[in-house]
Amino acid sequence: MGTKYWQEFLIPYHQAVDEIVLKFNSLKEQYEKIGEYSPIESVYGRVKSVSSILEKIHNYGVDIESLEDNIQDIAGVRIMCQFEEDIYEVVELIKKRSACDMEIVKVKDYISEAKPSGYKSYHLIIRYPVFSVAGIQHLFVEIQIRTLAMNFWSIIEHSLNYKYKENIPDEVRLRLVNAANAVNDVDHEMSSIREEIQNAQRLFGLKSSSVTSI
Ligand code: 0O2
Repeated sequence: MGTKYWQEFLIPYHQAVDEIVLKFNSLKEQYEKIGEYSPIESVYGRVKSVSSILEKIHNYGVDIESLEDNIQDIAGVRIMCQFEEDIYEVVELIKKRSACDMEIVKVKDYISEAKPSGYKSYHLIIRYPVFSVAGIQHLFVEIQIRTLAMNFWSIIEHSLNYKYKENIPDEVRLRLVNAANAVNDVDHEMSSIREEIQNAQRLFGLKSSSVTSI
């Protein structure tokens, strides 16, 4: 399977990621326009690289014919929130559209129970309809929802895993668990003054919109 095969195979996945990122960014903008606090802080999307797909096929012994069903994170969207409570608001937003364009097929809640590494995030696998020149396809997309603090930890830990190929030295692993606990504390402290921060941000939003409208 050459480059052309993979480029064509991934076209609908790119479309799905672009559309979903746009949809969540539109929601964020709507909150801003009506002067409401947005539970969505920022949204990113990516399509898995061909080398990562091949690595997963190899590691999981996936049959290439059933690739679309068995690797469910080829398309990935990450939603960042300011507060842990916002994560559940975003989940509710997705649940509301489950019968429409984001059918939830799997939930992995690593917020209420973190992974042994310390990893925290809320994962949803959805089925998303993509209308392309080839017709309609329902693709799996992984949506990861986490706070900014959880994301900070996760990015650093991911890069270390990449460096050590999953064999992170015990000392470093322990420090990472400590850091994950500290991140947890930060999130909880921030949650305790959530209302205060949100009010300040609303005022700040009003101020900046009056400046930009001059
Ligand atoms: P990448 O490079 O982000 O795409 P599976 O998806 O089947 O391999 P599993 O455990 O069933 O694995 O799925 P899970 O737990 O939902 O993990 C999927 C993704 O969550 C991972 O994708 C990571 O992005 C993230 N993740 C899970 N555990 C950790 C962790 O301990 N640390 C960090 N930093 N991220 C994690 P990939 O394909 O591994 O990587």
